[in-house]
Amino acid sequence: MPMQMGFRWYGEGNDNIKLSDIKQIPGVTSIVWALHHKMPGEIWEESEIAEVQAQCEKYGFNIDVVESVNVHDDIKIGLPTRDQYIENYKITMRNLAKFGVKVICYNFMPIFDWTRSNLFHEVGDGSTALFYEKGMIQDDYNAMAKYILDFTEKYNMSFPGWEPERMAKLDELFKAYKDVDHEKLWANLKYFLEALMPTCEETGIKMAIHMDDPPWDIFGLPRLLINEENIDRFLKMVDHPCNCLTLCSGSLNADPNNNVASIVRKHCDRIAFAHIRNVKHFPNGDFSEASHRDCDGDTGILDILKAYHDCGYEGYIRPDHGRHLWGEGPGTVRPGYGLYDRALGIMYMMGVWDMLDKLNGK
Ligand code: CS2
Ligand code: MN
Repeated sequence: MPMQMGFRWYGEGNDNIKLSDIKQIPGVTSIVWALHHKMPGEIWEESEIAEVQAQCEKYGFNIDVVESVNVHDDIKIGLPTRDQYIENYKITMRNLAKFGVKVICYNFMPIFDWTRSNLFHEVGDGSTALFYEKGMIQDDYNAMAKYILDFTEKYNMSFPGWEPERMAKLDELFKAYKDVDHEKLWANLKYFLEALMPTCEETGIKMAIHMDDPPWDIFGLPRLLINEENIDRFLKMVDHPCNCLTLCSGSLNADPNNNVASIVRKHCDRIAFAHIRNVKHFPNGDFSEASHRDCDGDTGILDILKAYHDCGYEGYIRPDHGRHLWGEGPGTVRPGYGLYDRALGIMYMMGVWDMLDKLNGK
């Protein structure tokens, strides 16, 4: 079996991209999806899952990969209420398994999901991309959150992990995380995963943690999935075949010291989901997202794809954030999730993969 190509889709009425558009991208077999109206900790009902499955099935897509079932803050903080949220998570897993879901992507970042200072930065060829200006993401978390939330409000969309209900209580959230240092967060992650492993065995679902983006602490909040050493620790901490990675090349490579290809070679059997994204570094620590073509960024896309191929990777893979092209801009596109550049990324990846197959006599 070859690797399985997916495309992230935000759902009917929540994404300008149509399943019929995705159908025309060669090679896509999986829709990477989620119930985006759900708050972290809420149970995903069978009827809601069935609806998405029916929509995707119509175009011949499977719904094997969910990105993400978000983890409630109480679990990350380690509050006594976490047990109830873990029970809810298990029920969601069982409901998902009934519809064939095989992989759950999630993250364990305190408070914020991916963080950027500019959502539409000029790349120089007329396209725009997500941009991280180091100096802008330092002390003032309210200013950063305001930039994102003003955008989502203006264009009437919400970003996963940036739920306005949670963001409205930012100061309170920061207070709640006050005593959560790196070691406490590791312990809370272990508790969560140990509780879920029996449900993974029962349902066959793999839990695939996404890398932290960017891979360093921000605003004094600890981040764990940031480099090879911590990935080693994570996999050993709960040494179970269902405790897996969503290895996001762009998230990790925002730190130029990370060598994603070598992590692929080391842990291929524990990677359930591969995100391929290219990043361009600037000497002052800023970074911009780039096209998937190897030479447009510094991530080493060819080395990474070769590593997956050499390992005989059979898991799921998807293009990650793309640039905004050909008229895509604020209001018409979800930042990072336009149609065109991700489709180009897929063709690039498929081209490399097919050639590697051919060279290897497959
Ligand atoms: C992002 C994240 O890199 C990515 O794929 O767009 O938002 C990602 O979906 C979450 O961190 C996973 O939980
Ligand atoms: Mn990713």
